[in-house]
Amino acid sequence: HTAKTSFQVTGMTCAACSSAVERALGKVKGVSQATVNLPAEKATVEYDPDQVTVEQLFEAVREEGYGAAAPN
Ligand code: 9UX
Repeated sequence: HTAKTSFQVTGMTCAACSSAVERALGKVKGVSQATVNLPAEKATVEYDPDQVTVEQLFEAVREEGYGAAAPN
């Protein structure tokens, strides 16, 4: 099945940053859709929880050079 999660992404300063995060998340196996709202510093991801964990989504963002954390 598909689950949807939203979390905080920090360190983005321009639209190319948010595009890079979207691309990085979209490449993760099990992710079907990833959108990043730059002013809100928020990622929304549709994913298959049998294939990928939220922590792995955070790791993909961090490997791209940005910060990721659960929303406050
Ligand atoms: Mo442009 Mo966003 O170099 O870091 S991609 S500011």
